[in-house]
Amino acid sequence: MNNKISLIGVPTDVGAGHRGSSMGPEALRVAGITQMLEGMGLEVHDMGNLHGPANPFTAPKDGYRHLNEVIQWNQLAHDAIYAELKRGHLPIMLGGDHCLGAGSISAVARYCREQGKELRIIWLDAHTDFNTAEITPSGNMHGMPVACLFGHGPKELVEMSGQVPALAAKNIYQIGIRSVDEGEKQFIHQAGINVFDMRYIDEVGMRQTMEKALAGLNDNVHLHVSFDVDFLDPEIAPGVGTTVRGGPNYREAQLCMEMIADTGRMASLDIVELNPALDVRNLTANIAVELVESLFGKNTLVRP
Ligand code: HAR
Ligand code: MN
Ligand code: MN
Ligand code: MN
Repeated sequence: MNNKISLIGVPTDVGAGHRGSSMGPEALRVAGITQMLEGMGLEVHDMGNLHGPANPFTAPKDGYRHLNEVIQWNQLAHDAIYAELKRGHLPIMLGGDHCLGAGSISAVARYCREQGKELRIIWLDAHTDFNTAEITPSGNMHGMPVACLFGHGPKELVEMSGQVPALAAKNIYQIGIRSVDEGEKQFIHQAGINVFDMRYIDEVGMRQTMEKALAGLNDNVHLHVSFDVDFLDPEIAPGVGTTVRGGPNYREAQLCMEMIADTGRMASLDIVELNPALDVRNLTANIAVELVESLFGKNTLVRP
C-alpha cells in the first residue's frame, strides 16, 4: 500500500440536518489520527482544513437545502483530493457530512479514468444516500451523493468527474444499509447497485459479505472506502446525526476493516458524518480512529 498519506480536513455540515459534523476533522485529530498512522510506519502530511462557506441553516428550496454551499464545498474537496492523488499520495478526507462523497469520489473517478485504473468503492453506511430533489424526505444533501455519482442531481455535482455518470453499478458495494426511504429503494434497484444490507449481514455474516464485496480485485484496481461513521451501531458510535439501531458491532466492524486491509489495495478514504456535538467524550472519534488503524493493516492476530 501507498505509505504517503494526506489528511484533508473538510469542516462542514451544510449537507446535514444537524449542526456539528463541521467539528469532525478536529475531533479526529484530537483522537490521534496522525500519531496512529505514523505509528503504522506511514508518512503523514496533514494539509489542514479547507475553507468554504458557512452554514446558513435555512430551509430546503426546490428539494435541496444549501445547494450553493454544498456545491462550493464539494468543488473544494474535489480539487484538494484530486491534487493529492496526482502527486501520488493516499488522500484521507476528514469530514464533514457525507454530501462530500460527491466531490471526493468524483475526484477519485476522474483520477482512475486518466490512469486507466478500475475503481471499486466500498460504501460503509446505514444509508444508501441515493435521494434526489424529487424524492428526498428532508432536502438534506448528505442523503444524495450516490445519486449524484450515478447522474441524478444538480449539474455541478453530477458533472464533477468530467464524465456522466461518474460511476457504474459494478463500481460500488454498499455495506451495513438499514435505512432506505421508499423512493430511494426503487431508484437503487433501477441503478442495479450491489447492496449488502443488515439483513444480509445477519444471515451470512460479515466474513462472507466482505468476501463478496472484495472479490476479483487485482493490481489495476483502485479501492476507495467511504466510511460514514453511522455505519456502526449507535451503541459503539453515538456521535453522529442520524443514528440507526442495528448496525455492525465492534467485532463485526473490525473484521470488515481487517478484510479490506488484507487486500492491500486501498488507495483513498473518506471518514464522514462524525458529529462531536453529539458525541460523549470523543468516544466515537476514538473508535473511528481505532477502526481506521485496522483499515491500514494493524495486525491483531495472535496466530502466525
Ligand atoms: N435518507 C434520509 C434523507 O435523505 C437520511 C439521510 C442521512 N444520510 C446520512 N448519510 N446521514 O448517510 O434525509
Ligand atoms: Mn452516508
Ligand atoms: Mn449514513
Ligand atoms: Mn448520517
